[in-house]
Amino acid sequence: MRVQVAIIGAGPAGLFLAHLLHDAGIDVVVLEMRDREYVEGRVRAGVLEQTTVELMRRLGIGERLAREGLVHRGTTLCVDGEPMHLDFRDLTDGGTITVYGQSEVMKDLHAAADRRGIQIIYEAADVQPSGLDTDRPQVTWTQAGTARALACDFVVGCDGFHGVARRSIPRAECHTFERVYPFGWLGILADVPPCSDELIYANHRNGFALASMRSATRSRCYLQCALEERIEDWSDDRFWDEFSTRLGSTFEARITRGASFEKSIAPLRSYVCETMRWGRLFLAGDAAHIVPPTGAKGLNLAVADVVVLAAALTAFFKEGRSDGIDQYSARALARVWKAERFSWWLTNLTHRFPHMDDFDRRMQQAEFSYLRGSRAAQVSFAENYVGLPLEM
Ligand code: RFL
Ligand code: PHB
Repeated sequence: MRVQVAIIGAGPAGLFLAHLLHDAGIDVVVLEMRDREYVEGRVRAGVLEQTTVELMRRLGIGERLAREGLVHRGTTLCVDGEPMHLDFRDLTDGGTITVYGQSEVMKDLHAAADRRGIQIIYEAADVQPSGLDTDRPQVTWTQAGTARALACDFVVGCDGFHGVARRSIPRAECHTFERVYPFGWLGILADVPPCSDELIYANHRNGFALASMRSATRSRCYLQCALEERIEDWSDDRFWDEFSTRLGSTFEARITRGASFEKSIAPLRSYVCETMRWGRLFLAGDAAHIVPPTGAKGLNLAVADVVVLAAALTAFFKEGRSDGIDQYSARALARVWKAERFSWWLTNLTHRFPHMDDFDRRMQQAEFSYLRGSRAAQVSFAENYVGLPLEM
């Protein structure tokens, strides 16, 4: 079997890239280790930047998003129970974000892949790229015990943080940067109406809390928790009690409690792999970088990567130009670092760190006070939150 581009991983990065390349007349195969149900069901991101929404529309897969996505024109930061509203439309040039679950994005991408005949091979075990420093790379895997191989021109690693692609780059060829945060997020999904029609990010003495949603009848709520915390110790009652405390008196009475049907703890990390290209291998999305979820940037960053990469690969195959693929890593990383900065900054601003001293706390308070009083600070927050332009 031979193909122009072999994509490892059928998450958002892999499937958006597959659609972009397929649209440009480039043949692709996507290799995914999990089954389709698992990939579509994974509960993760909820906030789409305008560029992600526009890309879905441009690819002809934005119909349900246009119908069901919740357009938000602002957000609230709540510090020790004191709310501060930020109006994105006023602070940026009409910017908004759209709340639409990653699992819905995945269902739309998969359904459109079926309609368009984009080949996705699920349950591909032991996926291994090779020959990446030659012009004849290949990917091997096993399918139900049978060894398979795919020859290609390029391999793209869209296989997430724990994937195999990044590990194929020799150690000496990449420089990695990492920050692991000393806490996690305990998240629940419950079929109760959200307590506000926009997201609320709260910094409270007990730690961070986030009130998000998936629809007018489904809430997605998070609490900062210690990494050693066990899910079994968090009954729904305990969760809602703590959530109410952290959001404070303005929102407490508006919280509808209900049984959760999903509960999990996610660690928080910042990570960047410099380079995002080695020979005939490109990395995109979480395979190359991780942000803490505080800024809601991970999925959007994966989309931004593949937009740049698809244009570069299209120029290569259709016009014989290699400047785009040569510049891909530098161009993608320029944006990645800005999203890393914003996500790190917002995490530092909104969380209680275990060893914070009085000075650290005063710095948080001064930062909030500055944000409250300065339109320039609010504009900076808003332009980063709604998403920086693709090329900045
Ligand atoms: P994914 O989604 O991890 O997909 C990688 C795919 O590759 C497959 N795979 C392999 N396949 C073949 N062979 C191998 N050896 C393989 N190894 C892995 C995996 O099965 C999987 O299908 O990476 P991708 O595509 O780069 O997408 C990244 C996003 O999923 C991620 O950044 C976001 O979910 C992050 N994130 C958020 N991003 C946002 O933009 N907005 C948000 O509001 C937001 N909230 C969140 C988040 C992530 C969270 N968690 C759980 C980490 C909230 C949370 C709690
Ligand atoms: C979510 O709805 O899952 C969500 C929203 C905003 C974030 C992170 C996660 O910053």
